[in-house]
Amino acid sequence: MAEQEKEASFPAKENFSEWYNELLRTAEIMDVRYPVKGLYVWHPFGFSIRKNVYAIIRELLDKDHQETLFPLLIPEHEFMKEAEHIKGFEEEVYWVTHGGTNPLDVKLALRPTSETAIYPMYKLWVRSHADLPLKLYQIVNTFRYETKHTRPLIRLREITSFKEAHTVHATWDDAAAQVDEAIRIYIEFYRQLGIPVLPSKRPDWDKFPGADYTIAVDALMPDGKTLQVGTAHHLGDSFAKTFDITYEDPEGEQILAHQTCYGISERSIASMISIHGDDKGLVLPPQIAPIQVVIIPIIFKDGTEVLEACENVRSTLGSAGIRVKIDDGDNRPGAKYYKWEMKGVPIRIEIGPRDLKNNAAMVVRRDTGNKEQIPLDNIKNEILERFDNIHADLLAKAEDEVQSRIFDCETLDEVREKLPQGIARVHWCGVKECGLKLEEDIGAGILGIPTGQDENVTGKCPVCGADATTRVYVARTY
Ligand code: 5CA
Ligand code: ZN
Repeated sequence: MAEQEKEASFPAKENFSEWYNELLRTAEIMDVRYPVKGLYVWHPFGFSIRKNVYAIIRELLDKDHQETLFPLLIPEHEFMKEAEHIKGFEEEVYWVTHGGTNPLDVKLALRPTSETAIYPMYKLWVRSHADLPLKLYQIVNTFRYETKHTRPLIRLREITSFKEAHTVHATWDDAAAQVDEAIRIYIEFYRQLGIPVLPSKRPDWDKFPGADYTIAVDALMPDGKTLQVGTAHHLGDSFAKTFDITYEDPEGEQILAHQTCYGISERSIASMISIHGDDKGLVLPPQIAPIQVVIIPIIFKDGTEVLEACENVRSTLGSAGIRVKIDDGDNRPGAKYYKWEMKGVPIRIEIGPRDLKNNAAMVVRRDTGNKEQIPLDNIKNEILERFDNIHADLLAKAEDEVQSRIFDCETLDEVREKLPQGIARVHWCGVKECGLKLEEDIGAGILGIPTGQDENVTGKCPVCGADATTRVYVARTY
């Protein structure tokens, strides 16, 4: 009965904000009751989703990066070295000022990001051209005193899952190639989460403080707003100048290094659960799901045979490395279906006396609800095949959704009309004032210039009427 009441009160995904908050609670991802604003607690179930998501980014980076770990605290004199960087972050930094009751000689910043922690060490580590490229990353918590509305997984004051990579290169071009490579890695990471992302070059007024330029990837959320889910920054040689990072070239000359950094956060998880989820709760790609298959015994009188068959299937799937569980609790099957659907378990297997007579089981896909009777003899292969299909179908569905929600617009009125549904693509003359005016007039943001867009853009800037040099994505953003 209690289960039924919950079922009735779970909000439809149409009411996205309410749905999102309720999903985090009911599916046991985050607990938002921690008594500090912008800080939230991972439930163990949510944490194992996080573990699986971060295993993917680790695997992608470990191919040619090394993982490292730097301190959380950054001394004020290092933090204050890079002028642009300080300007960008000074309103967002938490400071540690005391050790017990004693004021500290040197104030310590809680890292909002780790350039100023890492680069003083890079100065010591980078000696010769043979040390380059240097590519390190860490996955840590960072702190930002965000003043916009905080939201679990989306806008945090403690980002608990900040993956930041920091690379050093001999030349500006090498660093530019690394930025492109970082974006390729992010696109692949999100592909594995079943999420299409839109890469674009941010306008200058929106680049990372201290960077030459920034390329970001955005995901389209169900409410039509976009979420920036990753960024890669070309830092040029400005941090190298500030932190004196030089290398000796083959001719024995000291040369300034060039750098990049790129980061993602648990926004990756926010976008994944938001884009795939439905009115019944979580929908997870099999690679991410903490439980990939749940087996529900359907028992009438004597359940011995059914339970034995369930155990056989569990053992067959388990030894193939599948994360599988039998729910043989006392609840009625319907309540069990509800519970595991809410948790996004990709496949449910029902086994009852009638299935056993056919030496088969009922296999149900979480994403489509599709039910099929499958011979027990071939159950492992059938399940593994479905895992691939589920991932491919989730990605294809999300891709269709994005494509159907990008609108080419010629006038500001058209942009205004389309924005509630998604993303507008409009011409732009490239002049900052026009960009800012466009943002102000329509009350939305320019994401940036789509990367890899065709060279020969023809059209008029909708603000000033001049010939456009580029197109930009415009969207309501988180
Ligand atoms: N040092 C660079 C690259 S590691 C950096 O800090 N870039 S950033 O500021 O753009 O952050 C990287 C990514 O973290 C962003 O693209 C965004 O996806 C995510 N992020 C930024 N602020 C928050 C926040 N307050 N809560 C959750 N995620 C955030
Ligand atoms: Zn213009």
